[in-house]
Amino acid sequence: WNTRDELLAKVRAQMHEKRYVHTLGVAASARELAARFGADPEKAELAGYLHDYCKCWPVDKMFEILVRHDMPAELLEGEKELWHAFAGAIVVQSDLGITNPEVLQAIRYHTTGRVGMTLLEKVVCVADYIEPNRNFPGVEEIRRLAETDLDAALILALGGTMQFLIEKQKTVFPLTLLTYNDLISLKK
Ligand code: DGI
Ligand code: FE
Ligand code: FE
Repeated sequence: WNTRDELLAKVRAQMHEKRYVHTLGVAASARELAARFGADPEKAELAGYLHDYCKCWPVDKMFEILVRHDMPAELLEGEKELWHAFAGAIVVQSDLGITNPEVLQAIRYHTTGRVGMTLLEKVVCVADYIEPNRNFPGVEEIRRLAETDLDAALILALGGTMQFLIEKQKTVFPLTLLTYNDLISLKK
């Protein structure tokens, strides 16, 4: 790809329409948050376009990529919902030639976060929750916090996800909890 339109055509081909609309929303929100909080708006927008690149891929295809790249058993044996983030960071590198490590990290950690998240990683993670097409209980409060306090928005978002997982009796991936704890301790 050489232009944004060529890149977006590649992205569009990986997913159904609703996911693509979400993708464009995340890119726009990420750009806006980056400008607000002092991250690089171009990198934020790019990571937004690519963050769910593998989301609609068959799980077998993601699994194979993750195994080939020696991902930890914890990830391979755990929730498949998390695979698209880790596979995505690998695939955009090999298929699209994305090499910027900050952008790749923002894609890799957009679902779980990680301890010591960069500003760009936080921006993409929060944008994923608050993009205009999102509509879940509590989203307005996360949007409101994201006007002024990115960490507070992320704490509420991750806390809500963990609450949701617990209600559904799904496993909480250790990294999700570690990220949450890290953000809470930074607040104190
Ligand atoms: O890909 P999106 O739907 O835009 O959003 P996402 O990448 O943030 O989350 C994808 C899914 O992953 C979402 O349904 C919640 C789930 N998830 C996030 N953290 C965890 C998790 N699922 C499990 N089992 N454990 C987690 O820690
Ligand atoms: Fe995702
Ligand atoms: Fe997403």
